[in-house]
Amino acid sequence: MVTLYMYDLQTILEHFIADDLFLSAVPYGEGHINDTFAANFQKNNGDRYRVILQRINHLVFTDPPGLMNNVYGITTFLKQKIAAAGGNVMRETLTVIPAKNGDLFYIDRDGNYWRMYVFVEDAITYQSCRNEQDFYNCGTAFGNFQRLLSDYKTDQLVETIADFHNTVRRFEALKEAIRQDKSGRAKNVQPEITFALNREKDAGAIIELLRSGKIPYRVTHNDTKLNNIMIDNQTGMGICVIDLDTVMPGAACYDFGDSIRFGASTAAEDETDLSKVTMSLQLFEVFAKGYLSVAKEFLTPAETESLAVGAKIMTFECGIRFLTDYLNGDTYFKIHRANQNLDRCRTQFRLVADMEQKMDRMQEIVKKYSVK
Ligand code: ADP
Ligand code: GN1
Ligand code: MG
Repeated sequence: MVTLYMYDLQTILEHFIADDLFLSAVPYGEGHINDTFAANFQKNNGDRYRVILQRINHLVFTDPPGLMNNVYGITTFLKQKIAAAGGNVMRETLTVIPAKNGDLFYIDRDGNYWRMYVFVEDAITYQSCRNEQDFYNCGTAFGNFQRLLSDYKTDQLVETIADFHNTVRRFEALKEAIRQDKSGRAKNVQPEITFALNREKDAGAIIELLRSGKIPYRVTHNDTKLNNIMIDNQTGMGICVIDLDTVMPGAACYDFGDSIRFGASTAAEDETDLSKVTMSLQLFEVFAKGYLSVAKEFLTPAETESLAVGAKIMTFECGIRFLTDYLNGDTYFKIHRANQNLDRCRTQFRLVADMEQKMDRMQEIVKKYSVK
């Protein structure tokens, strides 16, 4: 029996794959939310293959069946479009492997929800930009993802996390965490709290554009960090957008902004040496060029204008979320060492301050690449 993280993985895997020989399973990837494993199997003819097995974090995603319906609906829709364009339906989007009983998930005896995906081979996810061309290719891939889903009916999607990018709500949650100070940590983070409180008025910037109808709701990914896109080993293309748990109606700039937040930073999300943390205008330009090469065809002028501000707001929101979690005692994001959420918050706030200095230039770059 293979027990990892206290899970009886072999038994869980048998609920998805019963005919092939199970060889091994190892923890995989660097996500902050789900538990991901790569499992190896051997067919009767000796061929070996891998699958992705994931425990859906049901404290974060409280409706796993609804979430899996979203994922199945989106990937089925994408496969039709990929096939029509002559693409490879098994590599250019995720493929859900249902449980033997036909369900899209399996619930173990402890109430954990498990799902399985075909392993996208010959491709890899990166934690930081390997080169500029990769980042450009990520831009085109995320632009294309929005384009392909632009006629997906939003009423088919459940909201997997309510108010996910409602930065005003995120700000309220931070204020509540400061008030409660559950872990007695507020005294350690007065500069960070002040940084956030000084920017309260920024929190509504994007949500108000959506609410007033100045920019439209689109189907967006909402978690477009670099390690949520598989880069093809041969071509360097962003071959497959993964981590579809947060696909919901949102603003186009959420996806643009979150990519910049993570991928245009010159340091890791949890870097402790803040002197290393800047938002590279060079990387910003590379991504904007890639994203807009596809997205300029469908974005409205107001959406285009929101992209640079969106990058700042997404970064601010993420910093607020890390700070809130630190104050609440690290209950949401996985941490691997003490103070990791605080370090993550600090990098995000450093990036926000840097973007404030560079905002005019960011706007100019967006303008340059949005000319049709
Ligand atoms: P989380 O929500 O925790 O971030 P992800 O769905 O992003 O989980 O998966 C974590 C990591 O596992 C990804 O960054 C990627 O490296 C890897 N991964 C996920 N799905 C696949 C897949 N179908 N094929 C290959 N690798 C995958
Ligand atoms: C989480 O699941 P993962 O690691 O791709 C989080 C994002 C944050 C990100 C910060 C469902 O993303 O919203 O931006 O961490 N996902 C969820 O790195 O909360
Ligand atoms: Mg992920």
